[in-house]
Amino acid sequence: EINFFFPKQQTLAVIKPDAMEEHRERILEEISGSGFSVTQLKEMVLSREMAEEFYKEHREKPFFSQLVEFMCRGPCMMLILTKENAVEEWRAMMGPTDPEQAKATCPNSLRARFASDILQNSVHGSSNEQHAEEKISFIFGDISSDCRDHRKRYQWY
Ligand code: RTP
Ligand code: MG
Repeated sequence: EINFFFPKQQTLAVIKPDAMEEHRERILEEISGSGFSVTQLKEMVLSREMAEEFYKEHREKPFFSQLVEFMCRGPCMMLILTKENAVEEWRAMMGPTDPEQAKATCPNSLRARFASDILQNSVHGSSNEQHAEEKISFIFGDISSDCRDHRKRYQWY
């Protein structure tokens, strides 16, 4: 039996435009220091259309247009993180959406340390596995879904 190693879960992480200049290196260090493998990575400026699609779940929210504006104001770093329980672990590392709440409840979280406010909050993470799959193929295309197909076909789970 051939034993290939395939990480058990993937999530999409984004370093948002507000954190790219000052905090990117530190965030990347923390990611690798926490046992995530970065299996894909790219820097890109989202178009307005892409930002709208990326956050389409929030279309009806009062902050939607500000959010879209913010997300395409400069480059983002897009990363696929792989680890067991990656979705939940990355969310835990980020901390709560609002940095004030993050400082109060998870002072070591990335948002507690690097976010400016509830909108410009330094990082994004998929909120569940289905989201992760959807956003990863939206940002990176078919590469990762190909991988998953192979795992299914050969039962490499
Ligand atoms: P994300 O999707 O970026 O990982 O953040 P999240 O799950 O913690 O928060 P979510 O509710 O999904 O909101 C998405 C992003 O919208 C901005 N936001 N602004 N002004 C506001 O009240 C407000 N609320 C949310 C933030 O950039 C948030 O991360
Ligand atoms: Mg969210």
